[in-house]
Amino acid sequence: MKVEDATVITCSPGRNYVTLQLTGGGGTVGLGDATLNGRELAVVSYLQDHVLPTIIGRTATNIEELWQFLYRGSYWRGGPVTMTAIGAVDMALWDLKAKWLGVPLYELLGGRSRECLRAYGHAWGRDPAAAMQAADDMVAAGFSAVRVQCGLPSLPFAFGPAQGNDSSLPREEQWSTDEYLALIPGLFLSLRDRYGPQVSLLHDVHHRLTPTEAAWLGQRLEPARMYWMEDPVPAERQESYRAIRQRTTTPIAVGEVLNSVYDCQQLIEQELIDFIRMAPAHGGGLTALKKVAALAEVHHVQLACHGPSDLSPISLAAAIHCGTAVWNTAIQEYVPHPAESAAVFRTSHRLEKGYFVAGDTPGLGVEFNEKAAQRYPYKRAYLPVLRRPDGSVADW
Ligand code: EZ4
Ligand code: CO
Repeated sequence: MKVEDATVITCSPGRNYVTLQLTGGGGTVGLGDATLNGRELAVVSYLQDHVLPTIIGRTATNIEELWQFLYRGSYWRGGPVTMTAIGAVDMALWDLKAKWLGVPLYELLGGRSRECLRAYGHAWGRDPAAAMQAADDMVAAGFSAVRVQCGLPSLPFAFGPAQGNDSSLPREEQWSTDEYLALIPGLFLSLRDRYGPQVSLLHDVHHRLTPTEAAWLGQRLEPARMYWMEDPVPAERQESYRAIRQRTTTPIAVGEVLNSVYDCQQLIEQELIDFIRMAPAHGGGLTALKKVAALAEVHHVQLACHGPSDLSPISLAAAIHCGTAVWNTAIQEYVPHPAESAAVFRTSHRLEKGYFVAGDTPGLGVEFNEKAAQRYPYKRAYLPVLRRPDGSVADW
């Protein structure tokens, strides 16, 4: 089966998504998610101008060969734009091949390691009382694992949902490490008291601390027995994780901004983290993620793919198939997609009592409605930018 046609569609059903459609012989269509939040059109151009002309006519079922052709053949390697483009092609090739063979994608990834994949939901509140109420709601909805984020006394929307939709330029937010560190340990000790051992508690620090601050926080969170503390510091300098690691037993999750096995090699090989969070799209696809997971398995690191609503339902389906097959998968992040996106992406996986069940339809089990997508044109949008009290830029 050859790749006969390839198209990239941008749409914004509640938020921007970039979708790659690869058509193989016989008219079978494979889908890939090429969404890179805030830099969408760079990936569109990378695909349309540079990648797609080179794959038309090639054998679609030789996925590894095509991956190496795109990765090594470009000479310039790595980084989010390149790897998201390769990730989208790779995802679409796996979808296409599984549809061609008539099997759900997890069958090609080794078959089932588990019946279903544990999910964690998000809870957010302007203050600790509201955050606890939001966490209660997720537990009542059946989740056994919840990520809890909270506003700060003078910054009630810290970590919160977008305020208004006009982000045609980056919105600027304020940050206070002092208020944050004063509030978070108490919130999680209260949550642990409230739930006992039944609920796994997660928290995303979102790259906002120094290694010393992160070690301090990790120590104070130990009595709450966290499931993980995510992205405590930026990961460009991975050696810094050793300072956190050596001073706290709070588990650490990193990886949503990493794009290749080399990006996470030190973190995994030196056992500086407990969970690797690369997403199939941003990590160069399932071909690459399988290799990351294999390296991680040797080092007691578990896979827990990034699953925000700024990746499309195609990415979520890919993560669910991957997590169903890959043994050392721990959990899958779940954030509902905007209501409008249901008309564009029809999925076959299900969320049942806090667990994902992979669809049994061939491939990823997602149908993309191009006509519906046209009703939601792309709109330029950005992630926020964060500033410290003195006005200098911080990591958002
Ligand atoms: O900030 O997906 O764990 N989830 C996150 C996300 C990321 C966004 C970036 O586009 O940290 O909310
Ligand atoms: Co995160």
